[in-house]
Amino acid sequence: MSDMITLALSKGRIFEETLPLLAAAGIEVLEDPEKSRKLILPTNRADVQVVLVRATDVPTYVGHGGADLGVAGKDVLIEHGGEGLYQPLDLNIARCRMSVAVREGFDYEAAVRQGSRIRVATKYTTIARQHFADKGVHVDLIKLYGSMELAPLTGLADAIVDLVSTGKTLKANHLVEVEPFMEISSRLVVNQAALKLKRDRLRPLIDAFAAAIPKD
Ligand code: PRT
Ligand code: MG
Repeated sequence: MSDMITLALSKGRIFEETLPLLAAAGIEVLEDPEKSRKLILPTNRADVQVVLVRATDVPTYVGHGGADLGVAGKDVLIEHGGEGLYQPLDLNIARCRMSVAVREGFDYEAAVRQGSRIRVATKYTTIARQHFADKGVHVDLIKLYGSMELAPLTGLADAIVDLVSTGKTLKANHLVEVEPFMEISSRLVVNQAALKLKRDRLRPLIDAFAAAIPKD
């Protein structure tokens, strides 16, 4: 195993909201991912680098040792399963909620009450399946990889399960949030073998992150 500590992050909100935590650990990323095409970003510490991967690939990179640690949403971690990952900290960043939403005018409560089979489109099939199983509601899940908002508008589905933060995306597409059911934030994930082999350098980093977690 190399002497380098590699941190996997996704571009956008996770990168932006992890920067203050890195700063608290004395780490400064030396390039802006929005301006550079590089996928490996150096830091002010010669033994620490950041790799940019898709948000859904962070657990895979860390689980297989392509990175020593990373930051991933609870949604992504549940869908991935979390094998090989030590999850020491809820970082309380990139917060949002998982919700059921329907087309304006669709009576979700009535559909649930009547026990009709509801067609639900989502990228989050594991989370959605569990949610409706807990409610005892029969659903037909339709797996999508994006633009979930379109599904109820085109008649592909009655409902969607998606992340909501401001609610603007739903509103712009004439959808209504009918059932928020899971609070989501991002967690620090660490490769279990790396934690043993690089413990003396990873532990201070984890401790600095812990001390800098934003409060509500
Ligand atoms: O966008 P891309 O396809 O590249 O990847 P990604 O969507 O997996 O990454 P990214 O950076 O968008 O999300 C990374 C993580 O941020 C997710 O795994 C969540 O844990 C967290 N997060 C926090 C969010 C949101 N807030 C969020 N609002 N992830 C996605 N959204 C999307 C949501 O899916 C919907 O399309 O934003 C839209 C809703 O936002 P509002 O503000 O209009 O309600
Ligand atoms: Mg996104």
